[in-house]
Amino acid sequence: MKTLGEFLISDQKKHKESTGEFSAVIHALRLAAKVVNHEVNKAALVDIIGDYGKTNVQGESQQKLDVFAHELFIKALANRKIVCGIASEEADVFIDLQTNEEYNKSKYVVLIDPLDGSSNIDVNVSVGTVFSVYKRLSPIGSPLTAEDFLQKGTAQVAAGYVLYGTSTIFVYTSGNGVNGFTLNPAIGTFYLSHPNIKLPKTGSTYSINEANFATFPAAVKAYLKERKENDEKYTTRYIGSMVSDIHRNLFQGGVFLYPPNKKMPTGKLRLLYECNPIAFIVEQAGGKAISMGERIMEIEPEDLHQRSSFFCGNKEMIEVLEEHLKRG
Ligand code: P6P
Repeated sequence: MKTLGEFLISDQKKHKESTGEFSAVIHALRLAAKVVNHEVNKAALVDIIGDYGKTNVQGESQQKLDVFAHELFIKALANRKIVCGIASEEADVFIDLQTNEEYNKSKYVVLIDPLDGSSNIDVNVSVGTVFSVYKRLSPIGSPLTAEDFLQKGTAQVAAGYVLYGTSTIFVYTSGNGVNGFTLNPAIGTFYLSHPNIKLPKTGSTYSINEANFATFPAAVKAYLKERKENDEKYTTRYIGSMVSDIHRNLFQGGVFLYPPNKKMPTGKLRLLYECNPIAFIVEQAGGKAISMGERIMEIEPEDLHQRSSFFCGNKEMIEVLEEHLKRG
């Protein structure tokens, strides 16, 4: 069974112009994922779970592991000097890593949610890391600008997630399909366990927090009503940790739905480092990913931490929802 490292080498050979920089970005993310995995797995044994006592730019209380993961991914990417900048859910503004002359050669920026679903950490529910990789737009060596990060999802060079669950799996795409690598914790190596992941043709699961039903858009209510009227076929599964819900739906089929509601009038999930990377993965696996009105990866970002409504999963199931959205 191929390791992630061997996979990257063979994948790199397919791109003759490749300089190995992209592989180095994935290597750095892989290293950080292993360390975060170690901490997540022993969190309850050391004083690292629970509240960090601060809030992030979203106004959400930062869990200690959130901050730990954020700092770790920054260190892993900065030390290798292969990424010039990072935008993170845990940081108000983007971080320009070009601290000295020697450094100013890298062309990639990374956008990351270091630990998504972190409110589940204290109750031992799976959490995940979500990341996007882009090429910078500004000249190499110049100071980074907001435009380097505010790129449409269609410009992603790569995207992926790490799920710290019953096993730890690293799933990513660089535009040629989706592959999953499971960590053997005994030797700290990720092995290609899920090659060429494809969504089943259709699904019968929908993942949504229906506590917000009263203020969902009418089209979403109609879509849900139709599912309930066909209860022999459909079931709901909602973990409250997006990476876990997405990962299950990738293999078993289904849709993940986070509509706008009264509390979150523009949706809850962040466009740049949650919706876009997951959308890239889902589309590469043969599915669809939309907001209330358009393909998620076509949305022109305006703010680093902007939120969006988010519906993704089986193409067939999303297209039924799109019909409802068109009717309004
Ligand atoms: P709600 C976790 O906080 C998260 O960002 C996603 O991982 C998850 O799918 C969603 O929010 C859960 O939100 O409003 O249903 O608790």
